[in-house]
Amino acid sequence: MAGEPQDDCLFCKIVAGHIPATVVRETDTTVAFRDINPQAPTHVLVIPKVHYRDAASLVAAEPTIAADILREAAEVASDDKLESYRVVFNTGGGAGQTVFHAHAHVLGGRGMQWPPG
Ligand code: DGP
Repeated sequence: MAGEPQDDCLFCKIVAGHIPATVVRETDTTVAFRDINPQAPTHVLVIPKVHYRDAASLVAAEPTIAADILREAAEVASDDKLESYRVVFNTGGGAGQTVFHAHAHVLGGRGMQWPPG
């Protein structure tokens, strides 16, 4: 059920501490940890502790937690002293989503191009 931990979800396992991750921030509702395959000097994932398959599902059901994610993304950028950074929610396989537990990518520490690929 949406919102409940999923046995087959990688990020639910990270939330539960069953898979290790380099956690940089944690709140009552969110966890932020370094991406295993970083695409920039700072590449942190901010996730809700509750399980929703993507950002759209999360914001529909739990808008305050979606706001928590944006706040934590800004805190990650502040912690890493980033003047510029990008926050990305890949939503759906065609957009590059591979892990179906809502998450924000916080990317920074290098120049970036627009539009993204
Ligand atoms: P996306 O493609 O938007 O679904 O992003 C999923 C990200 O998750 C991707 O950048 C790689 C990262 N990732 C996958 N498995 C692990 C893991 O076991 N640990 C960590 N820290 N990151 C992971």
